[in-house]
Amino acid sequence: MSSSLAALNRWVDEVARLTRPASIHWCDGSEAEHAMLVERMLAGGDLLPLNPDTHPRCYLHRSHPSDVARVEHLTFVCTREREDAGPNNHWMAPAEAHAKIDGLFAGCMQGRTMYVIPYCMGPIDSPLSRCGVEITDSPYVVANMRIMTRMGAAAQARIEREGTFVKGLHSIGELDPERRFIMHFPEELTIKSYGSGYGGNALLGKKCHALRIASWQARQEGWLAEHMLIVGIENPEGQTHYLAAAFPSACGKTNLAMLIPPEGYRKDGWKVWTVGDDICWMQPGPDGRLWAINPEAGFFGVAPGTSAATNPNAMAMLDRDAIFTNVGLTADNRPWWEGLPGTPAKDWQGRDYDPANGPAAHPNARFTVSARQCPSWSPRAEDPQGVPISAIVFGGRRASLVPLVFQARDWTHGVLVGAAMGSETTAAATGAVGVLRRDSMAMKPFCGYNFADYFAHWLSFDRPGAKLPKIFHVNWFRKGADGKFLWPGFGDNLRVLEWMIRRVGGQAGAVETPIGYLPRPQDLNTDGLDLAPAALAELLSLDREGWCEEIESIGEYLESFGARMPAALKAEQSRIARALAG
Ligand code: GTP
Ligand code: SPV
Ligand code: MN
Repeated sequence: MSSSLAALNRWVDEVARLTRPASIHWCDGSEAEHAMLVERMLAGGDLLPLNPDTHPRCYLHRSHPSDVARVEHLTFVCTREREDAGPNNHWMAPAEAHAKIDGLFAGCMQGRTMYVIPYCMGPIDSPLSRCGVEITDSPYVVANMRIMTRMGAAAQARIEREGTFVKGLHSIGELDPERRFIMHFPEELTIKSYGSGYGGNALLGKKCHALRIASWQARQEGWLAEHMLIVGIENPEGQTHYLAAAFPSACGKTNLAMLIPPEGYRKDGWKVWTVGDDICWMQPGPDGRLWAINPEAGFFGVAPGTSAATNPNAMAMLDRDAIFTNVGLTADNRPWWEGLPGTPAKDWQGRDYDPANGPAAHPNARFTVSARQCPSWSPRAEDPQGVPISAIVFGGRRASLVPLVFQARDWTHGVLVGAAMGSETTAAATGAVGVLRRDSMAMKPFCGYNFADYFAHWLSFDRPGAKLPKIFHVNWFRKGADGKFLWPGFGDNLRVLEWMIRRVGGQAGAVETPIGYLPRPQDLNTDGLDLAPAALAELLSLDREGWCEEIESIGEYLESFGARMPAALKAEQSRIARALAG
């Protein structure tokens, strides 16, 4: 037996002694295993069957009504030094955190099966990929991990070869919000999650491993683990540029990753290729460019708002082999959510639909589906080398002030633009929705260490020989006086991406302003676009007075990190403040 397998066995024994399961099941990822688990979940009520004629092998999961989203206030980064976690994280001393959560784990799997899930984040043969093992008592977690990661025998073989893996321990516990914690020990490559079955809290390969733990490792090893989609844009000449974009939770990554070009673009031969919709791991290659992989194998996407009009690629992959969580149902037992045609019969809690109870689907209802079912899945998506990134895009949900798009002057300015990102909160995390907050690089809930160190790490990529991507900022969510979105969004976002790609090639015009380069209306392709010229002008204008306040508030935000904040970012902020005032 290899020493890593022995270490894995010892840890599994140790967990079993603590949690006292009735049986232990090592997951191999096979079809037979999946069929057995589905039977078990149908029998136990974890899954409900959907209409087999319209949705073969699709199932509905209804969570506990108090367990529908990530819980940022119960999520901790437990480093030896408090400062290493930073003011952007909740912190607890490691010994205290272990004691507290092990107290909850003690005996919690009695009478239940404990599943051991070896998984690989990233293509199984990629040098950029990393492995982990999640132990859980939830078969729903196993079924989701099977779609979202490369789970089973091949991952276990890689772990035996490599020796290191991230240890994740999860139990749904009593599903009591008072007895719920998501704890990370980056120095021990360990995650412990108790009391929630929801995606980001329970599928430990995703946010816990591939962002919080991986961002810590990435800083030490010279790479980046980011909350970004990866998309390939193929122009009529057949050249493909890959873009990575960081938008906060429920702010449009899945939709941009799968966009369908407007009709005129399609006729001209533009194509869009999906590489990833949520997480991006990237590192400098020998050529100085940043090369990126998607560590995931599936999509855990927001259901509400997804429709044939907004995201036809997503609709095309959701009619078979998918898991739906907290959606409503039609009378003929098809999944239903707000934005789809037809009417719901049942809401997400299984009650007869009554608008007085709110929407039929929970606003954070989700689908889980294999990426291979996506019609726009890129032929390069599983390339072990990854894809080279031409542009990095930051963006938030901002009803006012922030223009449709602007380009950062250089890398340092781009890092400030990412650090300064603001966005209105969404239903992806529990708490108030629509509250404007700073969400640096869309990583506020996910960076496993001090943001000041994280920004310094980003700045460090600007070094001799680097061929860094250009950095842009977008806002699809600007609203007009009538409270409606000014920009049509979705497929029309390609018009903005085309401008970016032409900027990268030095072929598109722009006007230089204190906040960066803005396109003029004539710099965007508006052929066939249904938008009043006044609306476009508003989307591309700079509100100097508003930006003076914004840059001051950005300055206060940087100050809040104290002396660890890199001086280069403060200098950049001062430079912009002076330019706006001047
Ligand atoms: P996470 O999975 O939580 O990280 O979210 P995400 O960034 O992948 O968000 P997603 O693409 O699922 O979009 C969330 C919501 O925003 C959905 O209801 C979409 O319909 C809506 N949305 C996405 N793109 C646009 C856009 O360009 N304009 C407008 N108005 N809404 C959009
Ligand atoms: C997000 O909230 O950013 C998600 C969903 O992508 S979860 O994986 O649950 O965090
Ligand atoms: Mn996300």
